[in-house]
Amino acid sequence: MQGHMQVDRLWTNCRLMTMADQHPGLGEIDAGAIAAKDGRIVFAGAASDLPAGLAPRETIDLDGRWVSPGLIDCHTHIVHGGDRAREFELRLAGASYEEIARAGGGIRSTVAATRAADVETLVATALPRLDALIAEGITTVEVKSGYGLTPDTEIAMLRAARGLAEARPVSVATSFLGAHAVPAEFEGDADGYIHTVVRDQMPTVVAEGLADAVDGFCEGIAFSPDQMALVFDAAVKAGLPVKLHAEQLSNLGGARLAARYGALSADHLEYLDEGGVAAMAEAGTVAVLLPGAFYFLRETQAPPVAALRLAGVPIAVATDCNPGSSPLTSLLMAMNMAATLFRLTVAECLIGVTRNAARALGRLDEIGTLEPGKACDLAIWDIETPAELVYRIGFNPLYKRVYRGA
Ligand code: DI6
Ligand code: FE
Repeated sequence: MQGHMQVDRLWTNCRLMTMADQHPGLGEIDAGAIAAKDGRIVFAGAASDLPAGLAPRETIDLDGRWVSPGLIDCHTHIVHGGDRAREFELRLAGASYEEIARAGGGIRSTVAATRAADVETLVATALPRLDALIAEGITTVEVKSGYGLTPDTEIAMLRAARGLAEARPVSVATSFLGAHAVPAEFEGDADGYIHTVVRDQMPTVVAEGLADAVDGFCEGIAFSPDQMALVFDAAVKAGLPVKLHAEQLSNLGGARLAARYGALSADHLEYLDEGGVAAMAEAGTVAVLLPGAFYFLRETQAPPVAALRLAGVPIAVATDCNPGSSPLTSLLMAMNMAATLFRLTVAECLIGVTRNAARALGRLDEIGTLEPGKACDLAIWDIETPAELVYRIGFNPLYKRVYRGA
């Protein structure tokens, strides 16, 4: 590079996990440096390759610390009313998640609490959960609707999700999850409810630009693949990408349906079969694994990680933070669980909360790796080896978080 190049900030004396595709593993660089200008990375690599004439306004010596891309929690329900601590006690006393749901508790009790809250209250109650994630170096979080289940209340949830990005320096990706549960007023008429999702909820959500993707819960206690297909058809018409809660409690072929629609991701996947794995590989659909829900529901069947790996399906890891099946606000803990419960490698866990999580949101062009042109979202860690981020339980070694270069 020639001459003088003004940049805003230069981080030196650091070790990098670039997560860049062309590098093996984590794309580790030992004596690294990163430069940012206008919130974007303009250089990430070996300090010895720094362009001559680089003129940073500020230089920060990181004393050998590790730097990763800002972490991405690509599947959460952090916006919701109330909690389900009482239901947790019932489950401890022997009731199952599905029994509680079928008895009108479960998701429906969160729906009642969410409907009773206004947008400000939804933002205020989500902020402590968001702050817990941010404290661990999260710079992008996905947030779903799905606890309102009427046009106005689904919109309120999505407005609250967008509001989080104004309240904190974090990027929010929203997913419209109107097809999450059959609300009480449609008891016994799931088809009728799906009809209102498509006819009454989607158009406003789309017109107001409130959703970045469309999601659904394909399950015996929720919606069939045929019902989900109607929602996905409407998403395709609206130009929105789709994703799906699939094969969490049983195998209905949800992942295959999602793959048919070129889904960004299929999530959970404990009961995924070989055909579903092949369909996801073919479509390039990311497998988002949610060990928090597996743990909290005391599930015993793990997702077919070896088959996903063999087929080359990209794997991501997320918290699924929600009041019923995964009241988890730690992505570091989710990585530890993915390694211990699902036998992911350290590299798979770390790529799963950066590069592949970005891909699950359709944002790999923008975030997820340390490469020139991407947003300068960084997590700087007080660790000696990357494995420590996965290995420790309930310990947070974040030194500093950088969002958009600042
Ligand atoms: N699967 C889940 O694990 C959450 N939603 C879903 O579709 C659970 C939501 C809840 O129980 O409130
Ligand atoms: Fe979920």
